[in-house]
Amino acid sequence: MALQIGLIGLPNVGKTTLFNALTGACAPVAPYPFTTLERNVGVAMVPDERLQRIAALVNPEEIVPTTIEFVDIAGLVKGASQGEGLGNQFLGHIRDVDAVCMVVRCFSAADIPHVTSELNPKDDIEVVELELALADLATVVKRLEKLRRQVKGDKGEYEEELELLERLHEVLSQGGQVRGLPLNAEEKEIMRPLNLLTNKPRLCVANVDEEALPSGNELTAAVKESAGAEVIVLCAELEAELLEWPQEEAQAYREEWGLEAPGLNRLIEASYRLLDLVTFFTTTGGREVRAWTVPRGTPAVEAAGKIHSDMKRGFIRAEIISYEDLMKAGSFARARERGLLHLEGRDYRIREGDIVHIRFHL
Ligand SMILES: Nc1nc2c(ncn2[C@@H]2O[C@H](COP(=O)(O)OP(=O)(O)O)[C@@H](O)[C@H]2O)c(=O)[nH]1
Ligand SMILES: [Mg+2]
Repeated sequence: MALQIGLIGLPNVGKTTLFNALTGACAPVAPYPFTTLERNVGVAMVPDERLQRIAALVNPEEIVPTTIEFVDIAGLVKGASQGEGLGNQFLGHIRDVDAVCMVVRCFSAADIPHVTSELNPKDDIEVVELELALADLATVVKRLEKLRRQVKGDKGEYEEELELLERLHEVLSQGGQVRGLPLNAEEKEIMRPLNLLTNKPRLCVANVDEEALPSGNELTAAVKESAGAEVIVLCAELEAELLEWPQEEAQAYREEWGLEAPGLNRLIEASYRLLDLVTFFTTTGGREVRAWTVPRGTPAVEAAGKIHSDMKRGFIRAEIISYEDLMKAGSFARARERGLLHLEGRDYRIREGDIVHIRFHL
């Protein structure tokens, strides 16, 4: 399954605009709350210059980037956890995502209503965090009640879970986040099936007016202060528009404004760092150069399974060369001559930039 990042935030902060830019999809964007009734899942291609460089050596028929999925969720309003707006329904949607990206409005457009009359990122973040905490609180309370009924007097094997739940209850009922609580491995394991929203890895996008690029302004400073997560400053509308431009013109425009990489790339890179992912490549007999995503530390046999279940089942060995070594050698043939390809077993941990050829039997 592809990794999923859920975009959350108040209505009219630019989630759908950002989603469209990220995924090239065309979900309806409109200047009033609750346009996004259904959640939208879109696939974003992860830009990676190495793909082209490898392809230049291999001349494949196809170049396939790796992907990451974004989920666009209807806006959260105060009271969402109690069923205001679209209520719990969409909070449920984000329980499945691997990470959450909170979009915070820092753009001013007078014709687009904000849920409150003034822009105040700090308050907006608080509203969203409180709703997430309340939704988690409801989950914890439900589990607590069930356990208490089950154990009656004797806590027995549930003692640890009950203690943990009571601790979580206290934190969440004060509007706190579970993320960052000091928990031991066992406690984390107990907590996992609850799938708590405030426990998800988090990123933040400060969606600004173009004028605030590239370095931000006092609003983005406020976001950085309150987000408790990495903050990416971008202008969603500009990102969406530049996608429509010829590449060179978009690039020239960016340079003029001092924008090094497209905001989307920065967001995708930040997602990679947050989830501790690595990219590896395959060249499939020269026909297809392709990038894949796995969590850091994934063994070769699991990486093989990502490509094809047959490769996992019949795994014999992985033949590996690092991207840097391949570039230094200038071709696979020369790399082979110089002994830069190495054979690894099923437990070899895939490294960032590895070019992997799986030997397997059917
Ligand atoms: N000026 C400006 N308007 C934006 C920006 N991003 C989104 N908008 C506008 O804000 C409105 C709401 O955007 P939308 O993406 O639907 O917000 P959502 O409710 O968070 O999904 C739309 O009219 C967008 O065109 C931005 O960066 N700058
Ligand atoms: Mg929307």
